[in-house]
Amino acid sequence: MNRQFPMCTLPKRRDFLLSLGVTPSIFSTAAPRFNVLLIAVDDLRPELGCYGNTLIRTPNIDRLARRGVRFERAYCQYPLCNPSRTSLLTGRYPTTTRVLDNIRYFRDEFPDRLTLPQLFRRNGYVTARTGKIYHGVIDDAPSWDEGGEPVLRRQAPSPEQRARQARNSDRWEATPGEGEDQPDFRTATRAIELLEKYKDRPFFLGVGFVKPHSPLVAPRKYFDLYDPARMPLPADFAPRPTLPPGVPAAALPERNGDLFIDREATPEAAREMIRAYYACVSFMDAQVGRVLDKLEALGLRERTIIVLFGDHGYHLGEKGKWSKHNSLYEVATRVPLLIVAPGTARENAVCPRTVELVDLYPTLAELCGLQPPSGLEGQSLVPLLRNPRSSWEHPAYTVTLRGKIFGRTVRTERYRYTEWDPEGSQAELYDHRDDPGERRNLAAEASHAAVRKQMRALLARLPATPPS
Ligand SMILES: [Ca+2]
Repeated sequence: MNRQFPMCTLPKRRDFLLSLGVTPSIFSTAAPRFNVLLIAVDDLRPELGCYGNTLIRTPNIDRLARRGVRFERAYCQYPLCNPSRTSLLTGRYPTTTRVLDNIRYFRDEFPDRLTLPQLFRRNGYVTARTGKIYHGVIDDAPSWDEGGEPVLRRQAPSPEQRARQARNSDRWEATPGEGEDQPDFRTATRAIELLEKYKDRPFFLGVGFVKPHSPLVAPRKYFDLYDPARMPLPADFAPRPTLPPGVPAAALPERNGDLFIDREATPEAAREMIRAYYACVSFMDAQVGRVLDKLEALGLRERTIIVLFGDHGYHLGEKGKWSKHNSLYEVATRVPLLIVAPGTARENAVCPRTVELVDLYPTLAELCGLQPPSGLEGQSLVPLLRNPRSSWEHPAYTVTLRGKIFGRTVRTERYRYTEWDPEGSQAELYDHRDDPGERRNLAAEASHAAVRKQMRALLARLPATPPS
């Protein structure tokens, strides 16, 4: 007598399991159990061979790009490590996570958030981390079977600590040898060990490299790839942060973070610094290569989804600014994003649509047949992996908070529109068809009033409220 077990209990059981982030296998699709290798790179803007830079040497990331889809217009949601990574790993915009600095831990306010690696962990994957996936002292033990550490006590640095950090950050250094003692080399070595250890299980492995974050330290052999005299300076290079005419003052902080802090950048010093950034990118690329070689040697290539991303963009002298803090310009918000997804049958493809790092959570869940939790704010990129030119209605959003100044920007394939106050009286509008360097603000031009109105309406759709 089966009547005691009516079929309607199955959906209830399914809903209960889904509420826990568990995808019951009886209801899941027949998707194969792909592994996930998530490679995070700190402060990497798309300064890579596969993104058209003919000077930089990044052979390993370039070969990864040839295997999948390269996103030409991918954007972070906040130009700073912790807010950007928290957004990606929880699948929500920074104004929803309420993490808008490098101090706050998302579980302080939302203790039950199901993170991206945690979703995989709950569904039978082993999850492991090496290097920087969350930010600094903020790790998230519930996300990881291995590598997760309790969150340490966090507090803002004292003025003395801040000065010491700035001195250590604002420099470059060429070191002897292969860099075996440097964090990224050790991170790759650990990733190789973890691949060996978990090669027979479905795994989600996060590998986080910290170069090219400052200080720009890398082995000498990578500096030797570049002649400092040949390093390109941007067209709007200036010794100090310099507002273009007709731009709201809020758009550019007067003070740099990370590099050229409270000092002028001469063209010679700027070229040396850009060379050091390139050297760090090439060093990091070599470590990516070691991990990819191991993955292939273990025969995991066809069973592993690989994502590589930069956590935000970076100014290398554009508008006289260095690093990323509080900038909503293209160079601070645009990131490299590569996705290699076996089974989507796309190789060496370029996607021109505007996509966001917050999209990665639903994307990886769908690729692996896992039911994501409710409340995610990104869009699955799977349609674009199948057809990189398919239609796509979603623009990209980035926000930044500096004191009481809350800036928001929206990017479509052609335009960027930014507001620095709720009324929109301090605004920027750039037409990337004619002005990829964002040097001519069209927000006040009568000829662009209709475009501005459309972009303003898009900005209003950002699912978030300004922080209180
Ligand atoms: Ca970063």
